[in-house]
Amino acid sequence: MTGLDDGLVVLTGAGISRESGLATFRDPGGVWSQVRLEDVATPEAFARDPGRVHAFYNARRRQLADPAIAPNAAHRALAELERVWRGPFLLVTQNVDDLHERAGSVALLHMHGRLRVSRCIHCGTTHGADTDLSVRTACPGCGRTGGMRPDVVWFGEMPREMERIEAALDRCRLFVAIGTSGSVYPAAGFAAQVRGRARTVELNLEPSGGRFDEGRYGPATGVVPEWVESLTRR
Ligand code: BJW
Repeated sequence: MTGLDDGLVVLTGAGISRESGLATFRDPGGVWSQVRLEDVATPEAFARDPGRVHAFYNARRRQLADPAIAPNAAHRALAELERVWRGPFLLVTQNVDDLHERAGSVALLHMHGRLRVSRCIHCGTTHGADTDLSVRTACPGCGRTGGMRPDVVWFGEMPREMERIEAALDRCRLFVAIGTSGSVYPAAGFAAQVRGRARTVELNLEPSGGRFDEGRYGPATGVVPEWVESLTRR
C-alpha cells in the first residue's frame, strides 16, 4: 500500500490533452496520420527542409495560443495532487504543450521539450517563442539567422532532464502513466524500470498493452480526477 508520503512519479502523454482539443499522435486521425514523422520530427527533416518543419510547428503553436485550448479536469487534478502530496513528487510530461503549467503544476519536467520555446542551433540559447519561426528569424542571443528551431525533442535526439527523471524513478514507490501509448522510448520503459519497487498504474482511454499493476480506462477527464480522489481520500 502506498501513501501520500511516498515518492510519486506521474508520466503524461498526448491523451491527457486530447479533451482540451489537441490531437494525439497515433490514434486514428492523430498527428502521424496527417504528416509523416520522418518529414517533420527528426533533425534530418529540419536540415533537409526547415520551412516544412517550421510550418508544422507554427501551426501547432498557433493552435496552442487559441483561447479555446485550455487545461482540462485531468490537468487540474494533477496540479491538486501535487499540492496535497507530502512525499517527493515529479510530473514528467512528454507533451510539448503548456497545459500542465497553466493548470498550476510546478514540479514538472518537459522531457520532449516545449512548443513555446525556440533554440538557436548556432549559439545554443533558448528563447520564448510565441510567434511563428522561420529560416529568417534572427536569434535574440547571437543575431544569426537560419538556426532557430523549436526547442522540442525529435527522434534520435536525447530527451531532456534524464538525470532528474532517473533519480525520481529510482526513489518512487508509485508510478502512474496517463494518456500515453508507450510507443516512444525512453518513456515507454519507465514502468518496467520501476516494476518490483513501485506500484505501477495506467490511466488511459484503453489499455496500451504495457504491464501495470492497476489500470483504469476511459477519458482522462474522468479517470484522472477519480484516481486522484481515490488516493487522497484514503
Ligand atoms: C487518451 C485519450 C483521452 C486518447 N483520455 N487517454 C529503444 C530504447 C531507447 C530508444 C529507442 C528504442 N527504440 C527506438 C528508440 C528511439 C526512439 C523511439 O522510441 N522510437 C520508437 C518509435 C520505437 N526514441 C528516441 O529517438 C528518443 N530519444 C532517445 O531515445 O535518445 C536516446 C536515449 C536512449 C536511452 C536513454 C535516454 C536517451 C526521442 C523521442 C522523441 C519523441 N518526439 C515526439 C515529438 C516531440 C515534438 C512534437 O510534439 O512534435 O514526441 S514523437 C511523439 O510521440 C511526441 C510524444 O511525446 C511521443 C509519445 O506519444 P504519446 O504521448 O504516447 O502519444 P500517442 O498518440 O502515441 O498516444 C496517445 C495515448 O492517449 C493513446 O494510448 C490513446 O489511447 C490515449 N488517449 N485519447 C486518455 N481522451
